[in-house]
Amino acid sequence: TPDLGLLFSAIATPVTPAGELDEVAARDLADRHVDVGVEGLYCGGSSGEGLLLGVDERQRLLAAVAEGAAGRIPVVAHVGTLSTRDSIALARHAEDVGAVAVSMIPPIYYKFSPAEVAAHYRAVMDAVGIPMIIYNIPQFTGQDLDAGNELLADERVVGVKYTAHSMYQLERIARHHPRLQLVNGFDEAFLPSLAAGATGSIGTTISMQVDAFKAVRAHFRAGRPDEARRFQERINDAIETLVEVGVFPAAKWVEAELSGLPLGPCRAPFQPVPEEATGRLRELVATVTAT
Ligand code: NAY
Repeated sequence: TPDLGLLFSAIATPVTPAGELDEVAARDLADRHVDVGVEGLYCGGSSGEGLLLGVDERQRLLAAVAEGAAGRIPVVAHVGTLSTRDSIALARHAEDVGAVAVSMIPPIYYKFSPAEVAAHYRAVMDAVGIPMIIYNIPQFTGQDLDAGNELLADERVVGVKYTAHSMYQLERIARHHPRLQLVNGFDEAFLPSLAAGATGSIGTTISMQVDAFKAVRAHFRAGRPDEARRFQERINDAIETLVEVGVFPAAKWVEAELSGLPLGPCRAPFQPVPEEATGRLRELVATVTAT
């Protein structure tokens, strides 16, 4: 079972100026994340614009990211789609290129029944030998994962990426499923999620302020909640700006500045960062570089 008590960057997906997947930049970005101290990579999720990519692009992306990580840190592959067939193809490929686990949002759009959603997860788990991390993000999927969900009892499910704000619900999942590893999915809630039972975190902003995340964790574990909160505040000052500008395009812009890599814009319908916002993002780059 992979250790999920780590800081995973939800790595961005680089594209060329013409909008094509840039595998070279993807490999280099993964390599950079290892260098700055990120402890794991989460590929093709929300920040990675996985749902805006085709199946073939997602496979090429994951292969490039895995090559960049080169076995130094674990790679988790997000393989959620709304088609069981496509998710199986992505999951099999993920296993082939060495991902330690797959992760999935539930299938969206058709309002599938709980039985259909469970069958979707089980079909993907049946197809591979690596475990599953359920990705709960009700604000985007319209489906919430409560502690009573039957999938949580499936031993192939090793963790939940919990991108929701109910710390009660997170604590209940931890309480009723002590076997599961819970991974926070809102960077701004890292500290409270640790108190509720999460161990790791997967997020958009981890790679740009990984030392602050490590400080939150270290102070929390050492029983220094006030010190931990100082670092969570620092993280959240950055998040506040990113969210005001539009978190995914803004974070990709900042990441390009920090890495010096050509990441390109987010794919449409996302719009490029507006010119008038770049001054604030430059200040953010200066702040996170200084601390
Ligand atoms: C993913 O799949 O990309 C993630 O794990 C990122 C999770 C992000 N959630 C959302 C809803 O955007 O990192 C967070 C988020 O960007 C951050 O907390 C700021 O709100």
